Amino acid sequence: MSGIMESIQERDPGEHEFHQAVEEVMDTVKPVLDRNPEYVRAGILQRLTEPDRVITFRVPWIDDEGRVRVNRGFRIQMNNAIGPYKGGLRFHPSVNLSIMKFLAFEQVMKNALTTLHLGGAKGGADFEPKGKSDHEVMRFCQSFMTELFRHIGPDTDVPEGGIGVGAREIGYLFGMYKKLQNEFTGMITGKSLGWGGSLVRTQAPGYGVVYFAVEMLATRNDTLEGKTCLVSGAGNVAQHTAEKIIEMGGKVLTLSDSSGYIYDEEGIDRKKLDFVKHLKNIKRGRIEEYTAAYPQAVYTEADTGLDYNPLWDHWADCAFPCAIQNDIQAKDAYNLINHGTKLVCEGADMASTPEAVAIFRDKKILYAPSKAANAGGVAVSGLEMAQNSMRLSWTAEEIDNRLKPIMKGIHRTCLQAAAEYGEPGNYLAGANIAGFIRVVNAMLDQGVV
Ligand code: NDP
Ligand code: 2IT
Repeated sequence: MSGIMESIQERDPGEHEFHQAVEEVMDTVKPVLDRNPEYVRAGILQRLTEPDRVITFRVPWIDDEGRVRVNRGFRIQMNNAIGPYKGGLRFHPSVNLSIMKFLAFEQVMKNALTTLHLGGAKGGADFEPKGKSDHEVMRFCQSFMTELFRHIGPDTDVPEGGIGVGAREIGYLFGMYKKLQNEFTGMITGKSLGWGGSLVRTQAPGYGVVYFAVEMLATRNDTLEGKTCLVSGAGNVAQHTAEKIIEMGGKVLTLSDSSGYIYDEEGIDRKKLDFVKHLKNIKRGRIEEYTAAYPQAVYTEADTGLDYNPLWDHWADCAFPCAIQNDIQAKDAYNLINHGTKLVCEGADMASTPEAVAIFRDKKILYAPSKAANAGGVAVSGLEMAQNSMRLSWTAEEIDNRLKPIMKGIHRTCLQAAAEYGEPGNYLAGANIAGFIRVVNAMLDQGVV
């Protein structure tokens, strides 16, 4: 096993996020391999960690001043043992091969946990949508799709949104695909409701995170009622995590973006959250503007020189990181615990560093890894695909009534797998083991391909 990690580090040097994601899975699936030597003989680890296909491509586009710009596009098709490749797109200047591969690798396990037939993929570009006009974003998306279209399709690979890719971008991407293929088909999810989208898809990752947290609290005979909660991010996942916390009687104290965070000791209620939604989704403004409307809130600017994130340095019962990977580091983990936090539930992919996770484990904090807690997003994407195939639409109630048992099922599966392999209560081990076994058994059935 250690040989495999070394070989990956040697073959893929500098891919730190990818190494981090793989190492975490390797550490937790060791007891599964000990019990199932046929997995080792079948070269499963080598095959799981080598993407089926890595596609990188040039994305040229012309900005509003008439200048030619060039970005780098990616699609990592990681594994399709249990279904067509499925996973989001991220448009953010930090996007690189390592980040794409870590997200694609995590997606394989996450999608397996949903119990739906979805393989794992991820894509995106090092494009910064912030500050770009709608026309610039449209030209970029169209150029991106003129290459991506040949690699995707409803039975091959089905992208979705993610950081920097929301309803606007999905519309432009879909439009270009439709023109190129002359096909109106469910080749992407996160579509708008008028042309094949699913109700509850926008809310699903955030709502699912909170459903998962509720299940975790129930194992300690507790609920979200009256709990103070720190939430990071102010995008899709953060907004709907906050919305569901409020609905469940919790109190949301913080939200953030990459420039800084706001702390509102009175709590961010529904009305204030509507303000944030309008600010972020329509005005495309900054979270700092919250304090102009609600002057009791305190805004703190982000400081990259710090080795901790001050957002996590407040008294609260629960923490919901919903912004970006490695948002909670070792010092943040201690700060949270020293301020009474009993539950950390990840909305953002790989939101905590391995050191932070070890501290949560040591201090017996309820900790849910993103691949279990935020799987509600991709689960409802799977339901969008099902509706597209049937050319029917389900009601919001029908979809929520499917999402809830899926999240409950993931929670149960994590606990069962963790207990079976000697790690009771360890959601990370349980998620990795259960996801891994489902994918690996399918790979064994299908031979060495
Ligand atoms: P959005 O683009 O809607 O929001 C991302 C948020 O994170 C923004 O508020 C953004 O701020 C903030 N952010 C980005 N980079 C940083 C940074 N370096 N430091 C602090 N804040 C930062 O994306 P989503 O809400 O969709 O995604 C959030 C996370 O959830 C990601 O990890 C994503 O992979 C994951 N996820 C998304 C799902 C989905 O269906 N959308 C499903 C499951 C998981 P700013 O505006 O300044 O960039
Ligand atoms: O990280 C994720 O699970 C997503 N961005 C959603 C992926 C999807 O295909 O719905």
